[in-house]
Amino acid sequence: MTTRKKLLTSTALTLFLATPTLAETISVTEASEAAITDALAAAAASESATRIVLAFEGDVEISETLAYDGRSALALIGSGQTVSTANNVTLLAATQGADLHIAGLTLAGPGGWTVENRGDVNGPAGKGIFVDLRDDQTGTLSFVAEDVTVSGVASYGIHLSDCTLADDCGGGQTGDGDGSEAGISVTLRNVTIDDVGNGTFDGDGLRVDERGAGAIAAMITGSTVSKAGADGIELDEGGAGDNTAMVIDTRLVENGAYCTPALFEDAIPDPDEAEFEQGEVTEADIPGPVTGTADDSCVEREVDLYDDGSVEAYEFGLDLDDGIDFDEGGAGSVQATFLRSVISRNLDEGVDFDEAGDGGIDVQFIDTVAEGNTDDGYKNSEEDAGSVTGLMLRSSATGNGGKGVVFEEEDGGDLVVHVYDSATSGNDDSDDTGIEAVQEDDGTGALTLVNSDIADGTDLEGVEVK
Ligand SMILES: [Ca+2]
Ligand SMILES: [Ca+2]
Ligand SMILES: [Ca+2]
Ligand SMILES: [Ca+2]
Repeated sequence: MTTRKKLLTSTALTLFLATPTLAETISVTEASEAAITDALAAAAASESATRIVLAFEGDVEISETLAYDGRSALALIGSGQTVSTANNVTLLAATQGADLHIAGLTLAGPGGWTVENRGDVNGPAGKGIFVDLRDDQTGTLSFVAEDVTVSGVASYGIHLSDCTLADDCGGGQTGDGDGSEAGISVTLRNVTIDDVGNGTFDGDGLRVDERGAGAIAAMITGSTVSKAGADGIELDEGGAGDNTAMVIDTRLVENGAYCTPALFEDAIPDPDEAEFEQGEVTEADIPGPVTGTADDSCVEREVDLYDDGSVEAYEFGLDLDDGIDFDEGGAGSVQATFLRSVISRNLDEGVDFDEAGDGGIDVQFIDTVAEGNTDDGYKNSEEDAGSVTGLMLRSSATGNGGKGVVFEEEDGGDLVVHVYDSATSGNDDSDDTGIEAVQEDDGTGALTLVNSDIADGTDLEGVEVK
C-alpha cells in the first residue's frame, strides 16, 4: 500500500532548487516486495525527484531485483529494516543512471558463495546495489549511502558503472570500454560491506568504473569493507578525469580471497616460475594454461618470449586482491587522503595505486595503519608524465608480506615524499623493506624522514634522503 504527498517546501528553499520539479515523497506502509516495487514504479513514472520512505516495521524478503527505471533522483529511506533475498539476484538497481541516495537499510543476499559454489554459472551473479549510467549521460552521477549494510551477494557489493562493457570493463589503465561524458561522485557514511563478491571472479566490495570524460570523487567515512572476494574498494578511472578520494575512519579488512590459495595449490605447476636461454625451449615445452579448477581465471600465466619466439621466462600466480585499488589512466591524477584508517590482512596489497598517462599521484596517509597484508602495505606507482607527492604522518606499515611503503615514479616528473612520526617494521621478513622510493628518468627524488622509526630500512633509487 503506498500513499503519496507533495513534500512541503518553503518558498525560500524553492528559490535555491536547481530544478523546477519538487521532490515528491512516497510512503510505503506495507512490508512487502510488491509495495516497494509499486513505489519504485510510481517514482519512475512521476518524472520528478522522489523520496521513498519505508514507513513500516519489519523486514522484507524479495524474489526479484528492486529496479528503479527513472532518470530523476531517487532517495530510498529506511529506518533499519533488512531487505533480503534467497535468490542470486541484484537487490537494488538504478538502470537509467539516476542519482541515488539510500539510507537506513540492510541489503542481504543469500550468502554462502565461494569459488566452489559460484554465482555466475547459470547467469550473472547478483550484486547488492547497481547503478548503470546511460551512454548519453552528462554532469555527475551522485550516489550516497548512509547507515547501510550490504552482505551475502555473489558479485559486487556496490557497483557504479559508466562503461559500455558493463561487467566486462577491465581495470582503468588497461581496461577496455568507453563511457559517457558524466563523472561519478560516491559517498559512503557508516556503511558496512561484508562477505560480498565471493561467488564470481573480480567481485569487489565497492566498484566504480568511470570511462570517457568525467572524474571519480569518493568520500568514505566511518565505513568497513571486509571479506570481499576481490578488492575491498576498486576505483577505475580511464580517459580524462582524476581519481580523488577521502577515506576517513574506515577499515578495509581481509579482502581479496575469492581465489582461495589452499584450493589452487595443487593446480599450479611446480616450479611456478622459470627462466631459459634463448633457443632453449619453445612454448610447447612449458606448462600450458591451468584448466579444470573451480575457476581457471584465478590462475595467472605470464610468458615472455625472445625475438626468435623461444621462451625467456614463465610465471604462474594466483589472482588475489587488495584492500583498496585505484587505476587511473589517460589524463588525470590520483589524489587521495587517508585519515585514521586501518588496512589489514588483505590478500594482495593493502593500498594499490597505479597512475598512467598525464597526471601524477598525490597521497596523504595520516594516523593510518597497514598491517598483515600479503604484499605491500601501501603501493603507489606512477608512470608517464607527472610527479609523485606523498605524506605519511603518524602512520605505520607492519608485518606486510611485501614492502611496507612503496613510492615509484617513472618517466618525466619528480618524487617528493615526507615521512613524519611514522614507523615500519617486519615487512617482507628481510632488510631494506620498510620504505622503497624510486625516481626514474627525468626528474629529482627526495625523501624526508623526521622522527620516524623505519626498523626494516629503506631501499632508494634516484632519491636523496633529507
Ligand atoms: Ca564518464
Ligand atoms: Ca583519467
Ligand atoms: Ca603519470
Ligand atoms: Ca621521473
